[in-house]
This record gives sequence, structure tokens and C-alpha cells, in this order.
Amino acid sequence: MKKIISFFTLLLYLFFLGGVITAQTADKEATKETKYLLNNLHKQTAQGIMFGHQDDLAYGVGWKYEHGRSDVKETAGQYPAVYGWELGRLEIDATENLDGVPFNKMKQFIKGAYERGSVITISWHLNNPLTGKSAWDPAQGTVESILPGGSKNELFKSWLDKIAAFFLDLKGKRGEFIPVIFRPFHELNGSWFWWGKNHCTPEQLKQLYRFTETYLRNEKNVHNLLYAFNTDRFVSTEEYLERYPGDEYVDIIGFDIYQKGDILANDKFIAEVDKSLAMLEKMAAERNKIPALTEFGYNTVPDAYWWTNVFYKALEKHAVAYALAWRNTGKKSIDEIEFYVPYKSQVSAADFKKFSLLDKIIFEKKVKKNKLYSK
Ligand code: BMA
Repeated sequence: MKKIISFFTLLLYLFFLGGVITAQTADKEATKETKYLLNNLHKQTAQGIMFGHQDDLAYGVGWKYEHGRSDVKETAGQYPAVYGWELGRLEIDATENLDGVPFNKMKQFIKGAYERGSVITISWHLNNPLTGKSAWDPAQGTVESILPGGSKNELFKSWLDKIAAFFLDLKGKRGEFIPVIFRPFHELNGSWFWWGKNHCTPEQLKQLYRFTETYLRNEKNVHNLLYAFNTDRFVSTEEYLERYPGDEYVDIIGFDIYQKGDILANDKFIAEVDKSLAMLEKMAAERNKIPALTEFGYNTVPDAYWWTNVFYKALEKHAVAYALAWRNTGKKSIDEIEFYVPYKSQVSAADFKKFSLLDKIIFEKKVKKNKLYSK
């Protein structure tokens, strides 16, 4: 009996002591803010879904770099809860990324978002290290060439040194490192990037993922990252897991999905997202990982009720940490425009506002209350 009592006392003690430690970061030496973020994401995901937007503060439809501006804020009335940023071209010492965002501005935006209690996620469309061309140059043998023993391994390490320096330059007011969800080698089951499915073996991709992470942690002492493993749309758990590097390398699992074509495809999109999220959540639960919709969108949102009638319907039954809408590129040429969240006066703006106010949806105000970076 005594033994039983002391066992429960211990449990109670652990409960009060620590906000219950439920999850272990892939990086065992992650900073405490990074560990809190992971734990709090686990808790918050049971209550709601954060809304995110790529490049939200940098530009929108019809504007660029205007202090405080955000298409999300101008339509929903508040900033998103998650901010996506992109490091492509940092590896070649450019001052701006491949979408024209200056890295020094990006750092400021990240710091501001962190002060607001929001979450930062970073992708990396890095150039092809074998050919020097873009991420979309699928030269055979690229992955093999950058692994240890390969002709471009040293070059690749020098690129990792540069992104490590970026991550280590992200600091909060107390000098603490700002936690970031890093999602390298995304959409890896597609074949449009050099790390894609047709250009390397599953084993090579796993090695690349593990090498990247181990190098950043052990050689560069980067300990403010949560790692997101991220496919494109997928049809089965077997497909999803074919190139999964292992539980000890991953904190978050997600996939990217876009609605294409006219609004007649709404139902098809709802059904596919719903089915994929169910598979994702099952895999996440089995591995104690956090599920997320790492990129989504319906270019130019041509349906006035898309947010509540289509997107929310797809999300409704699910518990994922966040959904990140892709960037509002704006005008690309005289007759081409690209955006994934509405701007003022856009046809879906009112419905987007309605969506932002749903109980289960988290924007700036709710995420701030949840204090994701503290115990
Ligand atoms: C892609 C497109 C490109 C962009 C790249 C990196 O999905 O949006 O225009 O350069 O992401 O952000």
C-alpha cells in the first residue's frame, strides 16, 4: 500500500513540477524555449489549429516592405499565429532570398514575431550543389555527391555553416535563441527538386536528412530547431514513410497540398485533405510527433466562401498544430497573379475573417495567450 501511495505522490509531484513533460525533442540538447515550444505545441494541438502565412510581413498583393503591413492582418484583423520564411540563396551569400526578401529584414521580422508569441517555420529551396543551378535542377546523383565521401560534401557543409550562422543569430531580448521549426528537403516524394523521389534512393534521402541535422547540432551547436519532415500530397502511409529518417530525427510531420482547378473541385479537395490528415494524425500519434499542414492553398481563392465552406470543412475533424498558407506573390506578369490569402476587397476576404474567428482556429491573439515559449 505504502508503495502505491508513494508512486502516486511521485506522479503528482511530476505533474505539478513540470507542466508534464510529454515529448522529447529530436535534438536532446535543444534549448529550454525549444523544448517548451514542442511540449506546448503538443498541448495546444488538442485545442486548436494555428493559421500561418509565408512571407506575411514582407509583401502582399500590391505592396512590398511597408512597416506593419500584412494581408492577413488587413483582412482577418490580426496577424497570423505562424510565420513561414525561406532561406534559399543564403547558401551562395546572397543578401536576398530567391523571392527577393532581404535576410537582414527577415531576421527582424522573426524577432518581432517571436516577441508576439508566434511561431516561426523556415524552408530552404537551396540551389543544386552539384550543378550550381536552382533547387529545381534535378541532376542525377546530386544527393549522393553531398553525402560524406561525395565530391560535394565539403561544399554542402559550407552551406550548412551559413544557415547555422543565420539560426544562431536569432535571439530574443534576454539573449535566448529563438526556436524555429526547420523543414528542409520538403515535398520529397515529388520529383521537382533535386532531393526528390526519382533522383535519389530512400536510403540516400534518409542519410541526407540525418547528416544535415547531426551536422547542425554537433558541429555547429545549433540547438534552437524543431525538425519537420514534410512530403507533398500522398496516398498511403507506406508512401509517406518510405523516406522517413526515423523518430529520433523528427519533431513534426506534415505534408503540402494545394487545390487546383475551378471551384467544382471543392468536394474532391475536402475529401483528399480529410483523408490525408487522418493518415497523418495516426502516424503522428503512433510516434508521439506533432502533425501539421506544412503548406496549403488555393491560388487566387476564387470561391467567396472557400475558407468556411471548403478549407474548414476539411480541417474540422482534425487536430493539427498549424496550417501554413503559401505566399502572396502578387502580380507576376500583366495577366498573372498569385496569392493564397485574401487582401482587402478580395472576394473571399469576409469569409476569411469569419474563419479566423472560429473557436478552433488560432491567430495572433490566442497564440499569445498560450505562451508557447514558457513552461
Ligand atoms: C515556390 C514558389 C516559388 C518560390 C519558392 C520559394 O513554391 O512560390 O515562387 O520561389 O516557393 O519560396
